[in-house]
Amino acid sequence: MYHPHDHGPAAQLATITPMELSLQPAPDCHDDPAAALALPALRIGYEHNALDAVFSDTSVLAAIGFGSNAPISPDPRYLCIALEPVAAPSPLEVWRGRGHVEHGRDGDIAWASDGDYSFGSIELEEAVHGGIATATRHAYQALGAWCRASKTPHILRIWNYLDAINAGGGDDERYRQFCGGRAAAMDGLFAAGYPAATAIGLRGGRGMLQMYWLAARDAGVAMENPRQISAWRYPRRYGPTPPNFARAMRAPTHPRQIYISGTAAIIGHRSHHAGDSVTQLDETLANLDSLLAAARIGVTARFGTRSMLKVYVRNTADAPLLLARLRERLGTDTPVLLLHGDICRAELLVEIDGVQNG
Ligand code: 3EB
Repeated sequence: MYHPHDHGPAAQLATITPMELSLQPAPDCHDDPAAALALPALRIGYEHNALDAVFSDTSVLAAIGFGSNAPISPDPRYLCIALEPVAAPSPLEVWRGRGHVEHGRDGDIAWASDGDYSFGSIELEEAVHGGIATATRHAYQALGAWCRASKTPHILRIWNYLDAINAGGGDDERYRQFCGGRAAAMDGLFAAGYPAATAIGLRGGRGMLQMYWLAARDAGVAMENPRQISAWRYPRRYGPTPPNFARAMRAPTHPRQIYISGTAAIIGHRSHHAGDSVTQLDETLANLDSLLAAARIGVTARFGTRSMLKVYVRNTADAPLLLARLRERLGTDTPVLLLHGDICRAELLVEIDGVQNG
């Protein structure tokens, strides 16, 4: 997490005034000198506030709305993902940093940054870019150029949303084409490890590729799941180009913050429990347990009030049972947003991603 070549201790300390030093929470840094150099955790959560009120806070990096009842705004800090929430009204997902946020647009990319973190987003009309593979390649090339010019060059987390993700047979399946386009543009971009990611299918046939990402000044640590083969090692049967993502990313923060990739009922590389959404949910929770155990997060520290989850549900009819089962398993503390979306393998009915704090 600490990179002496990028950010030497002298450079770090020079920017900290004596007054700021006196504000450092001493107990946090006492045993861990690296903690003093770490980023503060991004404050990320669901909120039922109006967009204007959210953006009146100058530390807000991003507000993400979901579905057709979400607000509309040209603000580069705002993005509406075309996934319908299972229950209305849908909250906004809001990201707050520490510093004053600047924002703008560069070509296809909308961005906001406080110097520690950046929110970036891109929305492309596939038809304009010659289809899903080439649109994806274009988006990741733009992301690469943005990274190389950014003071926050380390991508921690990417969310990808594309239309009709399971349409097309065999290697023509649109998700496989997306994976090809993504890999084609990744040249050197993630040499230090893939970011955590989600790839989910939109409904409605608008032919839009929607992506947003979280980037940081410092690199995180990519994590894999002992219960699952790394996605980039999936065998050929899942497509000519394996998906390029890590199972999770530990952010370069103090306190600890972990961005969890889309997780489904996959053990090894195989999907399990085809046709049974609740058992798939249980298997997904077993995968999340295994991931967090590997990150040495004790059972009682997992999720809780300060973390957050998104649950993508293929069939809305399954949503009440899935939510009931989730509450049974995790309790009622953890904020959860259920969204109606398609998972990248046709047999998978539910997928979960989220953020673990602490
Ligand atoms: C899986 O484990 C389920 O292609 O970026 C999850 C998270 C999945 C990210 C991606 C795909 C992606 O393979 C699918």
